[in-house]
Amino acid sequence: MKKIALITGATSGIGEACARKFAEGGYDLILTARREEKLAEIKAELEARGTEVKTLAFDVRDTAAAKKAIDSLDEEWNKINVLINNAGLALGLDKEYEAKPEEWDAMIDTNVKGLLTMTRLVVPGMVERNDGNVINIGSVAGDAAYAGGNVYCATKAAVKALSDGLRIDVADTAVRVTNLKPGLVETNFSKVRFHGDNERADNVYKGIKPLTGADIADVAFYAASAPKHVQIAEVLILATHQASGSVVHREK
Ligand code: NDP
Ligand code: 8X3
Repeated sequence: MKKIALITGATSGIGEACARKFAEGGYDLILTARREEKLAEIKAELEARGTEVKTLAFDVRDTAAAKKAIDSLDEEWNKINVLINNAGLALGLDKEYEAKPEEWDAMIDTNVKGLLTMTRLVVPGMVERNDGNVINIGSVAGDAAYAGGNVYCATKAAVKALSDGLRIDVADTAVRVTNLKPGLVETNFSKVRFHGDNERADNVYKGIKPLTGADIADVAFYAASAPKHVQIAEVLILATHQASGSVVHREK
């Protein structure tokens, strides 16, 4: 029988690494993100290696588009075993009283409401089948605010609350909920945060060996493969020289 993982934000970074890891682990994949062309490239690459891949291009902030995409899945594809709620972003590092309200909207609508939308669309089927894993990509940023992190940190604190809340709501089923909280992972995250300023983005990872998307994918895969009586509820995963959201030891 098919094992299916649906990954949001699968065109880059952690989501793309999860696609590769779950493909290697024998899953068929539903890959979602906004960039259709990039989704098609990853699909072609993984299909050449024997994984069945379906792509659904939509913006997780568009609830109607997300619903239409999930409703389009037929019997063969709609029994999703693993939902990886990964699509997300940070924008800017401005002080809370100076930041741009439109950037708050983008972060809250993607990181919080987008994750909720996908949960609302996919989890009822898991509950009905009494099987499933929801892996939410939270962050060390959700544990404590750091300078300029304000709204982004708040969205990741919300991911913790929503993961904890969902875990309570499915406690009478075999559905498992994981809040996976990475620290510094070198992806396109900082390029997006700093609006394409690559020099500023590179400085985020200067003097430290950061995590890779593959490091996070390994933990996500373990959470989905743990024995059925084991629920990996929350994992904080940091680079060795990072101690918290605001303490990083950098080589000069
Ligand atoms: P990337 O920028 O490399 O990837 C982000 C992914 O999210 C892309 O595939 C992008 O695809 C997708 N995405 C963004 N906005 C939307 C949207 N509105 N609708 C659908 N898809 C969207 O960053 P990361 O891989 O680093 O980030 C993945 C997750 O990990 C995020 O939730 C982030 O907050 C979290 N995280 C990242 C850390 C890091 O240090 N990198 C640490 C801790 C957590 P597309 O543009 O094609 O839509
Ligand atoms: C991303 C990690 O520390 O840059 O969530 O906010 S951090």
